[in-house]
Amino acid sequence: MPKRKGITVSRQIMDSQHRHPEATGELTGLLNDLIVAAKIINSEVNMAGLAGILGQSGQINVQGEQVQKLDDFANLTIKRRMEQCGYVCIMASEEDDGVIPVLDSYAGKYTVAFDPLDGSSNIDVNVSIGTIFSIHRRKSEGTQGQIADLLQTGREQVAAGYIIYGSSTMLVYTVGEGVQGFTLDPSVGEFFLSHPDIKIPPKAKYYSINEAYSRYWHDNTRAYVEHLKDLDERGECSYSLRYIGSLVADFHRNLIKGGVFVYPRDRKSGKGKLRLLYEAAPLALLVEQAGGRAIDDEGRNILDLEPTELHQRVPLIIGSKEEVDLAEQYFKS
Ligand code: AHM
Ligand code: MG
Repeated sequence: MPKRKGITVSRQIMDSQHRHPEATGELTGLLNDLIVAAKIINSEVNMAGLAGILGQSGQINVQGEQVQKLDDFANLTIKRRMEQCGYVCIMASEEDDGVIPVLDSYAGKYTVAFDPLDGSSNIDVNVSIGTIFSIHRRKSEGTQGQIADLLQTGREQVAAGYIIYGSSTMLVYTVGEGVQGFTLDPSVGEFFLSHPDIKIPPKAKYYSINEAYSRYWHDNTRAYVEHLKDLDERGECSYSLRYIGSLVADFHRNLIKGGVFVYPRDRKSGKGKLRLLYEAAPLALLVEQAGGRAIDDEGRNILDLEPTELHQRVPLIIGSKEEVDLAEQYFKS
């Protein structure tokens, strides 16, 4: 008897489509194609540990092919999958300077912005990395999508999520009806529902910030982090520090266990490091759907920020509600 595996991600997406009689199935199709891209990337990420045997990036492998860098591979895989799926009119990737157009004959009604492989400095050392995606409905008429279709607020996203390639591979996404988490069973190549209706603990256990930059911090960041380090009424530390340096991994841990992640602006980086369209906005929608919050370092909700350029950076404070509320007191201008 085969083991009962439960709900697959395609089934879950189809179920949510059925709850909306007006839905045409295009978002379902788009998400399913993205998931195929994620599975292809996952299989390549899993091979990365064999690089020493199969050839390092930039080298020629045993088949006589040039070995691609993993982030380039992930970028190309998503672009190829999306450009002919028929559901997308224009794309943007953290790895490409400009917009990525789609042929007229394939243009659909959605836009996709993505970070193909976030945390790529961790690839060589077997630390979790991830793909982040953000989907909007186009606003323009006609076949070709316009840059304005991509420059919409996070609040206007119709779906957002990430795939984390870690000790197991997970897909976490929202279509605005809560957050669902799926784990890939590699033996059948399917994502199965493992974390239904994820809620972030309202109180954090962890804080995540690159403390090495504390010399560059502005006073509000310093005061906030000092507050987090204060002893509680029992004379004990209230939090532990966790910082992987891979946003998806830091976010995922904080989402499940409770935590706050902070990447502020400082005296070195004008506006922080993280990108509004590919990183901050999709994770902000997820965290809000899970009961948490995301703000910038002036206390503005990330989901309400109007993007003006594709690669716009934004200071980010994201995670459990209590600690983001506290941050708001320190950061609100
Ligand atoms: P990347 O998109 O070039 O991979 O950079 C983004 C990464 C995030 O995953 C992570 O949170 C951050 O950079 C870490 O930056 P830092 O090393 O400055 O702390
Ligand atoms: Mg990134």
